[in-house]
Amino acid sequence: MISILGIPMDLGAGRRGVDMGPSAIRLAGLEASLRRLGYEVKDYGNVESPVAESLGGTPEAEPNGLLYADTIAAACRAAYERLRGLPGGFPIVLGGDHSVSMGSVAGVAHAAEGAGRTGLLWIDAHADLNTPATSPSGNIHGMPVAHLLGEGDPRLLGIWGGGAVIRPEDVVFIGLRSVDPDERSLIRERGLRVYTMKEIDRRGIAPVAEEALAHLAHVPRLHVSFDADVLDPSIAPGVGTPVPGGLSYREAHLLMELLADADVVTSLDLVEVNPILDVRNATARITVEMAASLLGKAIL
Ligand code: B3U
Ligand code: MN
Ligand code: MN
Repeated sequence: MISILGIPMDLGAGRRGVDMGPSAIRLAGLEASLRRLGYEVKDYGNVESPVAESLGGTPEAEPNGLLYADTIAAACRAAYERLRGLPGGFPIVLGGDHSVSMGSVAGVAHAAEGAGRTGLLWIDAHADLNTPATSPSGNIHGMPVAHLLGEGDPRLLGIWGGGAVIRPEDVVFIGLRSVDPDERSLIRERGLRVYTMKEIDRRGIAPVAEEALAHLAHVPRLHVSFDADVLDPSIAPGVGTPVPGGLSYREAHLLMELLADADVVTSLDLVEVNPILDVRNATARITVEMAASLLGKAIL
């Protein structure tokens, strides 16, 4: 059984529009394509997430540099609780900006606590490892991984009751090509495993995927957080923060197929799809294809 939950939030991003991501991904045929693969699917709709206009428009940054922290924490908390309450199966969370993954990763990890630790595969152009102290923008979508590791603002850590959700040795990043200096320091200090685009270009996506899976082989469960901006903007223009030099169509599909072959993934986020910047919903459609490749069986 696959469970779908949307978090239509764009307050964590610098540009408006990813709040429409859940609709765009649904309209691109997510449920139908999963049913074609033979799954039962239940769509739980969206958790409530206020629009910026209802909060009085563009806010001044708080003294600590965070934008919309209370509202984002509340929406993530709602998602966290919904995910903890699911009857099992494979959850797919639709964003929304990447701050929603604080709710999704914590929710699936705590729902399955009895089944052992949940690892995290962060597939993204960015590391999302800023804290309020290091963020160049104040945008919380650049901070979810730092918080999941237990560092940052108490209100955001409060989504799951504080502390770390994920251990540093249980995280792998794939596709990075835009990393801030302080994020680099955190990667070094915490010894995080990162596969940049440079490494993918040099070695190829298959060896990188295999090594990433080997690095995570000790965890019984694995959450994949897929930020659409990992894809090259030529195939996925509908993202808030396009960065040139991303995964090609074939690399991205092969990565998903290798994850499917390994049969270790237990939950998925599809985030940062921005329909306003998209062309005929191409970016939403490609994220649906990613989910189908991740959950499908090899054709031969
Ligand atoms: N690292 C920058 C930019 C950024 C992070 N995630 C996205 N953009 N999508 C920041 O603002 O933290
Ligand atoms: Mn991201
Ligand atoms: Mn990104």
